Amino acid sequence: MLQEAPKTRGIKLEVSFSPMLYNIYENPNAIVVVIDVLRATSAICTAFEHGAKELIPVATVEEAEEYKKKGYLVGAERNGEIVEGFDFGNSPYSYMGEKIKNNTIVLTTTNGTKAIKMAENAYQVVVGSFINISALSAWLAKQGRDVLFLCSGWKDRYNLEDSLFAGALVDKLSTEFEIETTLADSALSAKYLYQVAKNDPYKFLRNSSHRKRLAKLNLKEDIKYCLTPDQSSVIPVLKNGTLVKLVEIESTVV
Ligand code: 3SL
Repeated sequence: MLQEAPKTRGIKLEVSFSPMLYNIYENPNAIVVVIDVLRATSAICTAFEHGAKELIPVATVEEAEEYKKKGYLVGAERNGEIVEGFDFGNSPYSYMGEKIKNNTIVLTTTNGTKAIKMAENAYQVVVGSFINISALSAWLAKQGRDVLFLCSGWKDRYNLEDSLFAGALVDKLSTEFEIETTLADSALSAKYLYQVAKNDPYKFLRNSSHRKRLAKLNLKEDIKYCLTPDQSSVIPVLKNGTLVKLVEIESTVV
């Protein structure tokens, strides 16, 4: 009698809605997608789209200062504002143009770079935002690996925009590709959230804390930019503590 082929469970999708939950979801086989839609991961994707050579994420302002002393181009943001003495903060519009091209940039932000550092030892760490959503989901679909979406949140608390974007990725991966996926409850709830919001994410987020915080700082254009999908097909990936373009890594693999 023919043996039935074992059923594959496909790739498992999970969401850590806060960095505080990361150790619960940590999975040595999973690719971690770090998400900080407003605005760190959107700014990072923008920098690579505009030709940045590499980006060194650092967790503290003190570390960023050390790089500044050595002559690096350094962005530093705390509570939505540029930290005095640095080249720029976290607006994606600062990560465009000649100064970015072929340059190494150092960045510290309130939550996003902290989350990247936290995931550093994962199987692979990539950076996601609406800016690169289609390229990222297509690449993830090809990997055949579990994916953990790590929301940077706000000072370890849940935030709406990162959860919404995790849901957008779960939705794409579970519907647009010929792959089998298993959605943990966290992934399901992010997907349902996205389904409610997808017609107008900007409006959906109108009462969210960080949208209001950034609007108070006159950063509405940043918010709109960060919610605009597919402005880049670049996927930033962490290699030895530094973010580089994924394509550069893959082309060096023999
Ligand atoms: O928390 C972060 O890392 C930042 O993205 C926050 S802000 O959008 O720059 O205020």
